[in-house]
Amino acid sequence: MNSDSPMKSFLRVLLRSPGFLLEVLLTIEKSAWLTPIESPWLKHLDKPPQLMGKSSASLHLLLLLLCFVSGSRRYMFCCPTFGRPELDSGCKSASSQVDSAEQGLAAMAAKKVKEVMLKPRRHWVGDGFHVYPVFAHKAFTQDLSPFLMFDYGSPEHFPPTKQQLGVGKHPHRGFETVTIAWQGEVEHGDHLGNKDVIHPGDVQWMSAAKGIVHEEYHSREFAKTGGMFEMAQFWINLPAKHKMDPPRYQPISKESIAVVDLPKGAGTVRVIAGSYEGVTGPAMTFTPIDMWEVLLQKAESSAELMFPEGHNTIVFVKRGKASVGGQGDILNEQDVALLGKVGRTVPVRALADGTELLILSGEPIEEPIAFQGPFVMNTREELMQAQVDYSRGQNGFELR
Ligand SMILES: [Mn+2]
Repeated sequence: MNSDSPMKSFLRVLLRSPGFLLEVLLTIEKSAWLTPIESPWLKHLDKPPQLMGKSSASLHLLLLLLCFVSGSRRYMFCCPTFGRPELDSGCKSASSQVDSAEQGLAAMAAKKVKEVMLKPRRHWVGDGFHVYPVFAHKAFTQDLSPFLMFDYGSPEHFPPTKQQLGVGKHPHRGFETVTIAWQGEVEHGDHLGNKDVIHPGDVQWMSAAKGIVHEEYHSREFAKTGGMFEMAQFWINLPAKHKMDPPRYQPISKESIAVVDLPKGAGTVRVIAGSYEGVTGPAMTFTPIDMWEVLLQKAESSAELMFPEGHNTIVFVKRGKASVGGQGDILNEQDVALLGKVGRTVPVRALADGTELLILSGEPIEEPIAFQGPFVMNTREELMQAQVDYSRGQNGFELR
């Protein structure tokens, strides 16, 4: 929306740094340029400062400017080297002001969209889940870390049936599966005896870690009546040190997920994981992750979402149409934007009423990704070990 030009950014820092301005004014005043005009600014100093020659004043100004432009640390470093202790404290406070102004600017810098991936072709997972593989060719790449895969089952009508639609027993190791149901119901069962139905609005955050053998179906109740079905499943990587942890289930009910208003009545944020404006989501995560559902009420509703520095941020348009990122890339329904790690804010603006976005953002896990079918480890050897363990029913895959 409002990406700052370099000049605007520069002026902003300048205006926020009275110490820097003062130093410039003092130098000009003390230089031979202005003498012998009496100083209105230097009266408070005990010792009358020595006059600077035109050339040393020019050099000082030039250095100040260079230091200022090249970074506040060096500005602080070179400031006192002019041997004028009367300015040292002002100098330090000026530097710290520059620092905080810079941090403020970094916080305001809008992330840019690195790549927009268009709605992919749908495929079936088992006979129950007709999904868009949203991450397409980027799935399981470092570009999306810690997120590995994202299947979105768009709204679809299923007739009543006596069959159990879904995916039968299959293993997982080394990562987490996160399932959200929006319409219809998903039933999970596993070899540890967990059984759970994910109702509309609920989330199931399952850390497979060292091993889960897992079944995923439409719930019996839903199969009986049939109806509209809409869900998503994300695969999220675990860092090496947690890949062989015991499995962990987090059934997260709709009621436990806070819905926060966006400023100016633009819409709402449902905070599943991470935090928005100090409101923390219920999901426990192994690495810092934000998972939010953002609703923009009307076309032209907009918001500035903020994330920690250095995180990979992904914006998926579940419904409607939106402009995303510092350069206002346009995304249609079921397109996804991958934003760079640089910058902290993501401006979003709806281009249709009732635009719904899914936001995934997290600290990248800087480790090799080895994957094969339902296993995600760091090396080929670990994948082979997972195969062996599953086929022998050992080391986390002990079937009852
Ligand atoms: Mn599964």
